[in-house]
Amino acid sequence: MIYERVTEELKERFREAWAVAVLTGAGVSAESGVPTFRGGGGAAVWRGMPVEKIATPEMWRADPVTFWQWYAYRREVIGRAEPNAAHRAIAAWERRFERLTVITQNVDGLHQRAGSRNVLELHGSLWRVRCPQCGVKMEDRRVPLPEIPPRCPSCGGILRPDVVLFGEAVPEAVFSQAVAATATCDLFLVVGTSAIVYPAAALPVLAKQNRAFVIEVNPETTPVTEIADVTILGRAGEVLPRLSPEGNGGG
Ligand code: BJW
Ligand code: ZN
Repeated sequence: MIYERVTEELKERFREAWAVAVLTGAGVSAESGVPTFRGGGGAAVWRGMPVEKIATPEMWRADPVTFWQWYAYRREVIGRAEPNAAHRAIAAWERRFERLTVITQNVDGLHQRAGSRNVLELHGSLWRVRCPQCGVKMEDRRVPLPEIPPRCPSCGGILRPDVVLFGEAVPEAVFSQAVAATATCDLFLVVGTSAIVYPAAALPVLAKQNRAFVIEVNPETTPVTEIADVTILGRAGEVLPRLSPEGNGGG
């Protein structure tokens, strides 16, 4: 069912839930000024290349300069961004429910900055790098980067962001925790994702199969709309605070 607003019935569902999982995508950070990958009818294109071409290990190997220019640009945008009302509402829910798991496809760290502690980063973090040559992995918050591509302080190899690129596997341990949280929740929210990138896109279906009530929040319909119990058409920063009175923003 498609709703244009948060109804009393939905607030009631929310009040009665005890184990909640929230799957988020780029749309949850859109109101923080972070561009989405797709959405708005358009495909993600940067310098004429779709994201499916840039965010690949092949691109990192073949053209690390272009690859890192894209990541350097994103680190600048995301480095300036602040968590928004949607991130804050989700963080406040941790105090409300027996169990709350945030399963995010985002690499921006904004859920954690809003105060969420139980966050599963399916696609890694923009603020970690690793060196495929010697295996070193470290936090790296430098903006701007001192050199492009950035090099490993231990061996001089070309670093890569510790994110999951196309064709790479989502880390097994993180994904199995996401599957467990999804299969055992009674309320599953899908917020701000086009829900076309696998394996994340399989989680709403799994939630439904395990009888969770599935609520989608997105200004546009997605493949999840077909299986969701309710799709609320709207922006995350406006809709999420309305689901629960204490979630900042009220009413
Ligand atoms: C708002 C809003 C507001 C706007 N409020 N909402 C099965 C079928 C078909 C294909 C595959 C399949 N299995 C695997 C594949 C291939 C591929 C894939 O899924 N491709 C699809 C494009 C079809 N998947 C993979 O390659 C994955 N790996 C894999 O499967 O490995 C298999 C393997 C196993 C064992 C060994 C080896 C391999 C990995 C996928 C990794 C995705 N990586 C990226 C980049 C991460 C790093 C980075 O950020 O740089 O992740 S791609 C990009 O897409 C990023 C995102 O996390 C991801 C999802 O995008 P998201 O979050 O949904 O954003 P958008 O932009 O698409 O949507 C935004 C939404 O917000 C829109 O709906 C708007 O309407 C909405 N919105 N304003 C609320 N204010
Ligand atoms: Zn190294």
